Amino acid sequence: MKIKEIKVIVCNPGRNFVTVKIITDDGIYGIGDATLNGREMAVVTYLEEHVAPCLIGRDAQNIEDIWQYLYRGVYWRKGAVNMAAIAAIDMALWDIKGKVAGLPVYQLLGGKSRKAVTLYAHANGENVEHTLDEAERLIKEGFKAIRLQSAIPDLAVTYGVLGDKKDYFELQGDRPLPPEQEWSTQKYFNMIEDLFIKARARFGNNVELLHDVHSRLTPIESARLGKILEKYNLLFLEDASIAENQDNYKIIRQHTTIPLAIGETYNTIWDCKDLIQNQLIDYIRTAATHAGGITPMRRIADFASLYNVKTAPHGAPDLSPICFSAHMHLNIWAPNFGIQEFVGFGNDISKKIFKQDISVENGMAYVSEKPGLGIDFDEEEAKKHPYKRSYLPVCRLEDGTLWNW
Ligand code: CS2
Ligand code: MG
Repeated sequence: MKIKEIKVIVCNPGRNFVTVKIITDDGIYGIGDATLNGREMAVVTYLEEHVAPCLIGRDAQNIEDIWQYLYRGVYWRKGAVNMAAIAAIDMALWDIKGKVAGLPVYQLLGGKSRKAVTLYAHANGENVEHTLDEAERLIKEGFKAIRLQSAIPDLAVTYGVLGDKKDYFELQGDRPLPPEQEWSTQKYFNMIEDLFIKARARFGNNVELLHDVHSRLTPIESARLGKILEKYNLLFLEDASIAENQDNYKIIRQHTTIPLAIGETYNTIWDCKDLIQNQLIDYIRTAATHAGGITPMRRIADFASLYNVKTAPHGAPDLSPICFSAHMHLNIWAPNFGIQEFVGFGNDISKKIFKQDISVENGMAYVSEKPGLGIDFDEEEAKKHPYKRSYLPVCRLEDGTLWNW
């Protein structure tokens, strides 16, 4: 079964998504997600110019060899652009393998370890009360786990909270250039405990609560935050500090028992090896699209299981529904699966382009039983909504210093 054609399609049903479609000489096709928010066209060029020509004529069944060929074989390893491209090819090949076998991908991984996948939803608010009202709405919808983010009083724009703007395109205006956001650790600390005191008082202890710091704190500040929030029994504290230097987490870990999660920007197992091996984290949040596909995600899950680390894949709106489908197969299989981030399946245009087959009931997602990934992509519909340049925001401290976003 030879690879006959590889298409790379960028569409924008409210956000940019890069989709790869691999077509074999048997007429079977598979799809994968290569979206790299704010740098989409770099991945498109990489795929079209450098990846696709090398794969035409290769046997589509040899997923592992093709993965190694694109990773080991090119000399230039790792990197966000490279790994997003490899990821999309890998997902598309798993999709094809499932279709050939007549089985959903999770069956090829080893079958189900659970009946459904627990999701966490986002409650974002303009202030503490607004965030809690949002959380209440989600709890009423049946969600068992909620991530709480509140705008910080006296800061222009806070991570995860868009203010009166409906999306990042509106935030960017006509320029489009990266919008700027502001950060003050002091003002954040003045607000954050209140959010969790009030959340526990209002919702009790039967709902799981989570929080994303978006790498805004230094390790010792994260340790202080962990100590403050420990008593509110969070499922995890996400991206407290950056861990390019994985030793940063030793500092946090030696001060607090709050469960720690990280990994949404990681491209390979090497980015989290020390964190996992030294048991400095509790949840690894790599995404299939940014960590090279299903093949390495399976390896990361197995490696993490040796050290009591659970998986909690990234599920932001800038990963396409194809990535979410790939995660569903990994999540239903992985014995050490923890929780899946969930922000819905996009707007109506997105749902017309990406034909998802996952049902969500009471905060749990049920995997597709269709052969392959169980998601389809409507190329014609996608073409009606072309790429629009867009950037993620950048963050500055109040004195203008560039900070982590
Ligand atoms: C966030 C993301 O979902 C999350 O946990 O950190 O929304 C993140 O900001 C975006 O995916 C960045 O591309
Ligand atoms: Mg995050």
